[in-house]
Amino acid sequence: MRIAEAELRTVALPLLTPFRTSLGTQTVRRALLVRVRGTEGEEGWGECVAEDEPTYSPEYLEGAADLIRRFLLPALFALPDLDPAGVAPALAHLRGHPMAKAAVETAVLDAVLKARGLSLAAYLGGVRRSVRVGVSVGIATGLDALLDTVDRHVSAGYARIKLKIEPGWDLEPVRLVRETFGAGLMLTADANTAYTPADARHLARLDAYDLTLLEQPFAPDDLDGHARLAARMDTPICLDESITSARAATAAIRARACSIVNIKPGRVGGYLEARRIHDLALAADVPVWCGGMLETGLGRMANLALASLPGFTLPGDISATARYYERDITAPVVLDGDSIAVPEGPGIGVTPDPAALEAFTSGPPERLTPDTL
Ligand code: NPQ
Ligand code: MG
Repeated sequence: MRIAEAELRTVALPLLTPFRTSLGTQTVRRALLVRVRGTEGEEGWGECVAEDEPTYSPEYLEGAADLIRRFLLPALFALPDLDPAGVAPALAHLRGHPMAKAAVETAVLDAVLKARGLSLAAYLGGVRRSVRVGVSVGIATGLDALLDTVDRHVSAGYARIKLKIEPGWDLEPVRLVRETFGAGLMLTADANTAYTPADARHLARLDAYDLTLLEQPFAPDDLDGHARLAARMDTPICLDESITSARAATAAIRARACSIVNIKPGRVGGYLEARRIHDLALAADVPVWCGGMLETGLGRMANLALASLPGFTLPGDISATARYYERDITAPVVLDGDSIAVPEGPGIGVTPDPAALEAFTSGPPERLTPDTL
């Protein structure tokens, strides 16, 4: 494929309810979208999961746009015959920025696969036609509000409830949810790096509540701290922010810093690197699940394809669109029981609805061609 032109566009989707984590509170999800068009008429979309501010990871929306505009696309425009596996190598000399790179690689992947009539699930090696999904529940305004929210999601059918925790909002909400919904509810907790090893004794008290996993209690680069906590807790430790590549996943598993991995294609540089992490985790008997970044339907549908790979044995954070948004830029992703169907259409299996895309676009779309750079 040869890229004839690309478009950068930012959309802003209001959240139905504020989403509060230890990183802060989100009321609007702005997302940077990349569309590429090939010289043979191919067209593909990629969603960059970087947030407005560099709180979850070092990347942020405007920084990703600048990097794509000034460095990533120029490197790719120059290539006469680009295939999806050639994108990362062509960008490898530019250090870091996995979310920006993932968005561009996904757009090329979507364009090539749509042109071939091949679904992303088939291309990646998916083995299931639907995937069990969970939901991430933010830090609530109070315990009653928390129970109402959890009750709504359990009634909706979700296979797993994940509670965001932080110092001052951890043991009590977890205990209350466990006691209210019983032993049968699959329950996890996600700290988004809010604790330090000095909190280890306190965190170990979560063992009383039979969590399936405790996600990213400490700083992304503290493998030793996570390994020491894992050695003293029954609850399995899962890493998210720490896992920025296949090499990082190998290092974390070998250091025994985690026994479960949350895979997010944007955080690791794309769906091909995500599959590499899946493959190495499968070989190491480490279960994986697909994390969420409040994606639009573009990223949400692509994540469903990834979650259809054999090693994705735990419910992921690919919730229905209705968990976050009144309306999306694509057709809504819907829950069917405790699962969501894996897209079977070519590429990521979806394209934005033009009217919705216009409605949610904030700021003028940017058209980039080899001679505008
Ligand atoms: C996680 N996602 O697993 C992330 C945290 C997170 C679903 O919990 C804007 C964009 C705000 C991405 C807030 C879930 C966000 C975000 C939190 C991701 O750690
Ligand atoms: Mg997380």
